Formats: sequence, structure tokens, C-alpha cells
Amino acid sequence: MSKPLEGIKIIDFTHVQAGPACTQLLAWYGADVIKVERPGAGDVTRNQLRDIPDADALYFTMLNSNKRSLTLDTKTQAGKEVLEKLIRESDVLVENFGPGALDRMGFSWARINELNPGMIVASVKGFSDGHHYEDLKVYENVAQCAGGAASTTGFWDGPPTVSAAALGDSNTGMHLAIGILTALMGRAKTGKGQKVAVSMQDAVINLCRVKLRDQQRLDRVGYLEEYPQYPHGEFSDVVPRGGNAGGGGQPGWVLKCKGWETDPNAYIYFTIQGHAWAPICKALGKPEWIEDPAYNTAQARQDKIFDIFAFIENWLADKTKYEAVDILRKFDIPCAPVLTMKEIAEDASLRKSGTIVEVEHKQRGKYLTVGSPVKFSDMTVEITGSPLLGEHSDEILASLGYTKEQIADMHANKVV
Ligand code: CAO
Repeated sequence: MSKPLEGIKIIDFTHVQAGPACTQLLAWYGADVIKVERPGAGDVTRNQLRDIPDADALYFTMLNSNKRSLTLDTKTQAGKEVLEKLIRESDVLVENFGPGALDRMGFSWARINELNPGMIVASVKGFSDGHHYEDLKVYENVAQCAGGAASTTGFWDGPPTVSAAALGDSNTGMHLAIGILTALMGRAKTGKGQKVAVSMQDAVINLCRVKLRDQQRLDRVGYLEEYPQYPHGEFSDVVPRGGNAGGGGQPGWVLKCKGWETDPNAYIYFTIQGHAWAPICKALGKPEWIEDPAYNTAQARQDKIFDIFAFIENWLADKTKYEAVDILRKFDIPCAPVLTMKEIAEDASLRKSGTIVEVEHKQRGKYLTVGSPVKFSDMTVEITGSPLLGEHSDEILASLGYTKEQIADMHANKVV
């Protein structure tokens, strides 16, 4: 079966993580994604954090699979002409340069729209157009701080903390992919392209929606009952860091299991879902708590929630995280072991589902990457290795009508 995005041609003017994560996703689903990179250098991540000398770094290979690579100096006249040709016959251009870089290159939205009125131009920036910080260059953690994630992550007695999950980068790329697909649907109706923009700050804020919920609740009632600060601690007028507390209406915490003294990841996450109270009591061997008015409602448990967690930790002391989950799952209790990246890399279920895949790379040999988290009933998403720098330059230039001599000339003049 042909892939759903087959026939969609994308100029991938992205680098580092936010933009490449977006275009990689579209490439998986069938788009022809042409990564345009500076001759001789390419995306900076090809060189960043290398683990094999002279081979593209995993930072690059894991964000650029299923793409083709064209080297092109778009600041030269000849390079601009190639880009113009590409724009005329492509559907989408994606970029995440610093603010104003595309305009300075001579490819403003107005110019691109003139070259190809059906073109969708999709951008990632740190802050949205017109924002008082719109001129700032932004990386992951800057966005996590500006988007409310850092002030609400971590423990109350520590500093604001960033997450290891790429809330600023890959998350913004995923938002942009939704924007591009929406604009493609729109174009199918109107024939017109449009500009699609996602700021990293906005994408983080979208994921911190529940914290803005909490700010308004705090403003109104002065406390947040699901936070560890309640009822024994103090609240100020801003949403505090809640440690490992559950973010919704279900109290939860990270609890120690057998071996925690030596293994920093011998923990499970345990959730006390309201209607699962009876099964929890049965699992813990505390049936007397089921009807006890001091325990049998969420409200009654609130002021002793950490005593309950301490009791559960005691119960967990002779069980590994896996043994604990195997017992608790029989009682329908929402829980999971805290998994390390090593465990994830080796997890048979994740390999089977295609979430963790091994792919072949011309320089590196085999490497692991994260496959499509979206699964389709009618499509198996195949992940291929990332392209070498300029691997497809000649074939792409030839397809644009350049002769062998013209291509050789461009190489000689370092245009490609
Ligand atoms: N040929 C010629 N020039 C090229 C080129 C090519 N193929 N590709 C890029 N360039 C030029 C651009 O035109 C620009 O030149 P000018 O600044 O002279 O106009 C320059 O290379 C790239 O600039 P940049 O600002 O994008 O790069 P940087 O390394 O200074 O900043 C980053 C990197 C990520 C901070 C910045 O791009 C940014 O803020 N992007 C938007 C937010 C974003 O996506 N951040 C997340 C990155 S993932 O962590």
C-alpha cells in the first residue's frame, strides 16, 4: 500500500531537534523530505556528542531517518536559484532558524508565496511573532523555563527543574507536524498555502495546561489539595513544585522497592485511584481500611497520604519493582516500574511494537532509534537510516533539470 503522505514534497530547512523531529515524522509517513544543509558542515548535530570518530552522531541519526540530504549554500546566487526551483515544485518548507534568518536569506513568506502560492511554510521559533522576546534564540531548556514547566517541576526545597523529556524541542516539532497536516487539508479545499508557526514557549505551555488550571484554583481557594504541601504545609500565590505528586485527582508517588539502597531506579509509581481503594487495601493486606471512615474516602485519606505511601513502601520492601507490579496489576491498580533507558532499549515489547527499532547506517552500522509512536492498522512504518551529508545532492539536482556539467560546476564552486 502506498504511504498516506506519498507525493508530498518537503524542503527540510531544519536543524538541531525541534524542526528535524517534525520532518522526520512526516518522512516516516511517506513524504519526500529533502534536508537542505550547508555544504561541508551540515546540521550541527552531525558533529555533536559523537561516539564514533568521523561518523554522524546519534543526535543526528536519531532525528533524520527516512530523509534525503541535499547540500546547498543558499547564500550564493546559484544556491538561491536551486532553492527557488525546489520551492516551485514542493508542497511544504519547514525551518527553525533563528528569528529573521529566512528573510535575510531572501526567502520571506511573501517571496515564497509569490514563487508558489500553494506552498506551506512552517516555522519553529523560541517565542511567537510579536512576543516581547521574539528576537531571542532558544534551545530546549530555555523553552521549558519560559513555558512554565521548570517552575512547576522538581521538589519544593530545590530550584526550578527541567525535564529530560524534550518538551521544548520534539514536542514543538510534533505540534508543528499537526499544523502542517492541517494546512495541507486546508490547501486541498482552497488551493492556497499558508504560514504555520509554533513557538517553543507556546508548545510547552500547551503541555502545562493543568498547571494553569492549578494557578486559577489556587487564586480562588488558596490551596491545592493534591499537592504534598496540603494540608500540613504552606502555599504562596504561585503554583508550587509538587515533587512526584499525581497531577490529576489521583494521588500518586514514586515508591521504593527492594534494592533501592543500591539501585537508583528500584522504584514504582503507585497511584491511589479513588474507586480502586478496596482492591488496594486487599493487595496490601489491609482489608480493615476498606470501610474505615478514617480511610474510606479520598478526603479522609488526604491528611495521611504520606503515611499510606510509607505503609506501601514497607509492603514493597521485599519485592522488586517488577514483582510489585505483577501483584498490583491483578488488583487493577494503575502503576508501573520506573524504567531506565537501558531497560527500555532491551524491552522485548517495545522492539515488537516498533517503538524501539534497530536501523542500518552507512558509517555507523546498526544503531537504535525510536520508531513511530503512532501505530496504524493499514501501514507499517519502516524506519530507515539517516542520510550522509549531501548523499542525494546529485540526484536531486538532476531531477530539477541540472546537467552533469552544471552539477560538477556547483561542486567546484562549493554551492553544493
Ligand atoms: N546555506 C547558507 N546559509 C545557511 C544555510 C545554508 N544551507 N543554512 C543555514 N544558513 C544560515 C542562515 O541563513 C543563518 O544566517 P544569518 O544568521 O547570517 O542570517 C545561519 O546559517 C543560521 O542561523 P541560526 O540563527 O539558525 O543558527 P544558530 O546556530 O546561531 O542558532 C538556534 C541556533 C537553534 C538557537 C536558532 O536556530 C533558533 O533559535 N532557532 C529557532 C528555535 C529553535 O528551533 N530552537 C530549537 C533548536 S533544537 O534545540
